Amino acid sequence: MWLHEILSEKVEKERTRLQQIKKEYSDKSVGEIKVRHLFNGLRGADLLVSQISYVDPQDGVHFYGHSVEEVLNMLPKAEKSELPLAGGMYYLLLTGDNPTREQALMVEEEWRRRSDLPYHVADMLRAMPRDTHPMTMFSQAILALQSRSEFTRHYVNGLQKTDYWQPTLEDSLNLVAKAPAIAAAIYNIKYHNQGLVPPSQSLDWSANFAYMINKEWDNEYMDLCRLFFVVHSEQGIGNVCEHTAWLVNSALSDVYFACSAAMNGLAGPLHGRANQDSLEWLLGILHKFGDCPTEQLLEEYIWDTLNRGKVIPGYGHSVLRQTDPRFLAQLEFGRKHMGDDSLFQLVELVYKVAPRVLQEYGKVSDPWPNVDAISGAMQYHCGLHEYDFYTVLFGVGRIIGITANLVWSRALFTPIERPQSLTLDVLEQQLKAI
Ligand code: AMX
Repeated sequence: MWLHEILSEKVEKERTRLQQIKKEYSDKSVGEIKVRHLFNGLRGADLLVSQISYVDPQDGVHFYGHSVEEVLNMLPKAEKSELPLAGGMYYLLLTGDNPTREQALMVEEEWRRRSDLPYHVADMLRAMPRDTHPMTMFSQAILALQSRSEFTRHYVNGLQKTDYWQPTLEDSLNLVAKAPAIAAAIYNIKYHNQGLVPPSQSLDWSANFAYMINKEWDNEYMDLCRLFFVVHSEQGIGNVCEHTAWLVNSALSDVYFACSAAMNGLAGPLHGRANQDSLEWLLGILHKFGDCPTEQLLEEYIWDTLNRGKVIPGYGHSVLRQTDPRFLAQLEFGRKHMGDDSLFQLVELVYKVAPRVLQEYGKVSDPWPNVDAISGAMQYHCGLHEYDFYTVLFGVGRIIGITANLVWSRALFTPIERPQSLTLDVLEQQLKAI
């Protein structure tokens, strides 16, 4: 397959580079592990290496050195749209090269021909109780595809370690290709008790999700999908879902096992579920005040939320110390398309007021909005009112970044991850001996 050929050359080059780094620097230190890191969720400790992306505390995520803004500008655009083809993003994440339009379309074509959802997955989703959380359905559906893993099939037949990345790439392409169809199936089954719509053979991957939930007439929503999936695709491998996938895959559990596990981490309120929580919180404000409140009333509401011991969802980040560029990219889209919506106006007002309040509150390391402070409001504006579903959409986008990282993880022979764990007794003994 053509992507295998392009990557083969790069894999050889990067393996040599990695060998060189290991040979020259194996005994050198990078950063330091302090006792605080053991108790702060390893915040600030340099412990993982991704081929693909780095999150700068001030400028946000960079993909092979390109910022979110640069990537949105430089990637080839979907037909009759100013927004990028997700296929171009995948090409960039896998190869490090800025794709031509033809290359982006070739990835889209690969996905299209792999996009069908097997019957057993749809049957399983239909059989699940209606009150099952959509993220549970998503994780289960990915797991149900595991029986088709090319990696596992080849592995049991004696696949060589040098070739592990190749069927991992096959699994990755297959899973990403099916992700919008899985999400659409969950949406249609859970909320609308509807039959499944097979993917269109002419639309791009992002727009196809809109098509499969019967919004084929809605160009604005198709564009929102194109923006949403690309900005949610990748954020370094230290965040909960990507690190989970990385860890699970390090045991040579295939892409399906790894991504299903990743989605369980993404489902948490401190991570991907924050978009659902953020929307609920914003709607609560509109409900209480009947419309967008004054700055003064909003400030009081934010204090009230904090004083009740709750977080302001969509604000704060473990790495970022500035407004998340993924928030800004969506804000720009919102200003163009939904400026007269009171929900969007509230998002803008919260952006004005909350950072000031959180700074005054004192203990928050990052008072600025992250990607989740706005993404739910935009989905809601476009008619997706089922907000417990939003994290599934986050997951669809994130599978792009996760799987690209897993291909490189296998290509560069990432070993099984197994940090040492101490007991408090052993830790105290070691510290006293210093
Ligand atoms: N509102 C209120 N309090 C907050 C807060 C917020 N938005 N963000 C952080 N804090 C609190 C923390 O709960 C913590 O309180 P504690 O000392 O009583 O436990 C204190 O401030 C210090 O935390 P921190 O160093 O600023 O953040 P962190 O690295 O521990 O956590 C995060 C980061 C994102 C979990 C946190 O900012 C948060 O809970 N935000 C709200 C939920 C959210 O938006 N999550 C999505 C993040 C992006 C993503 O993964 N999708």
